[in-house]
Amino acid sequence: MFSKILIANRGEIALRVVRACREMGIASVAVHSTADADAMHVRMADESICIGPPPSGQSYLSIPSIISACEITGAEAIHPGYGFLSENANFVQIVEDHGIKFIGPSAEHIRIMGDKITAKDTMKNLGVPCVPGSEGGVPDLESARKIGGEIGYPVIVKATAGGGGRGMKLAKSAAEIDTAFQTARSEAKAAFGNDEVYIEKYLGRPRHIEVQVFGDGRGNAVHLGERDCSLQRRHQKVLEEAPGPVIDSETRARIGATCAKAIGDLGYEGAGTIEFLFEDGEFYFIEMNTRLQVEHPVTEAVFGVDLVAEQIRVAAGQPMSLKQDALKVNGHAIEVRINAEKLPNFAPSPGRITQYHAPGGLGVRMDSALYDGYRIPPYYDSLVAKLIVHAQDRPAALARLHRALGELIVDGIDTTVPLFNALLEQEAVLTGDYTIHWLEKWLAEAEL
Ligand code: MV4
Repeated sequence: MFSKILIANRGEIALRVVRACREMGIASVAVHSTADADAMHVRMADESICIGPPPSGQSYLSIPSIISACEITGAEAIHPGYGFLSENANFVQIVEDHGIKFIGPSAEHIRIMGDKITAKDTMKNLGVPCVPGSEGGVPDLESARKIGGEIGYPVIVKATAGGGGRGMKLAKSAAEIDTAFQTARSEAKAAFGNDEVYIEKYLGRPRHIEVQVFGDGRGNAVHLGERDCSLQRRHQKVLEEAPGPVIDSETRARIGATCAKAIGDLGYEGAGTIEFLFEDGEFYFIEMNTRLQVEHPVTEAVFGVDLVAEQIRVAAGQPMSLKQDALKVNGHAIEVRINAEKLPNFAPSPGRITQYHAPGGLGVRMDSALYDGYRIPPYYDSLVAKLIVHAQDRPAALARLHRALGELIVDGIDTTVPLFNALLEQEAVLTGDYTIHWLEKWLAEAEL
């Protein structure tokens, strides 16, 4: 086992990893920018080291600074958290070239899944159901028109280097394919330096269902069910839950087994998420994320596992402790993302926390790096806390969420908490009857 791990991240996720390290008897090293000298992850880690000025490009994204921090502190492994360098194959290659263990999948697996055409082709060959569409990239306008005609409109043109909602163009009919194809191409070229695009049948009212997988890098893999993350605004998740309100245990076992088999066959190491659109009872693969996700705690709650501890164990070459037969869904968990943002426009709201009180009690988990008097710097993501509730079923989890939100005090800045109080009064949220478009439609009319 490692004796020291460096955490190449900040905020609540850095703290999450510090906590797993502490429980495993592993020393933790926090890295921070000058703007984060007084951050909670720095205070809670065993050691800390400054890696640069406030802009992420010169600190949390600076590969030389992070490798140097590792060498100076003698850390043997790096946990990347999510975001920043977590899905950067080049970074992983450099880390490994320096004899440091990257806690996560191989550079090769990250590279495969980072290119959306290659990811889809790989998954399709592994037996994972995909959205009907072009076979690989679409080279020119003529091919785009031909494919559009074959699969039938509406279609969506996606950039292979995109993902997470970036670089997509909808063509509702044949009249729109030329513009969609050419705009997608030129925008992809400008944004990613790669103009390759592919085409898919556009699904009009899907849910976003993602399957948590975990592999040991030696061909063994398990699944930990699904999360429903359909409540999104501008491709940012707002509320996530496990299990999915519309997924029964038979369906879970079937898609889960398909995903676990694929991940085992790939020889994938560590935590991963296979994203699907789910419509009319069918799953359609869209992308795979090769990192621990923000919303991993809802899976931890219902399966009673520590995904970060498991990541560290397999990275250290130990066998996976997860056994498929022992992994059963227990109850229901919901996470809400509390952002330092001002409603109704979700404008960033950094500043000083004048009063902070975290909710507690049975089935309540607050993952946050906030504290009384903390000044939220303006340079980074606005996520400041995740409130996760766990109860015997979905109605009880919703009641617990309402209760916990009532206990929470975050004064001095604006947060998205009022949004959740309003959502808890919506019939669609209470019944779980929504698609990926419900939240944006509701926000357009809601008075927040
Ligand atoms: C789609 C789609 C409909 N049909 N693909 C957006 C994020 C990226 N991961 C994939 N996305 C979509 N792909 C087909 N063939 C609709 C979306 C989409 C979406 C997906 C998940 C969650 C929220 C979304 C919001 C708008 C569009």
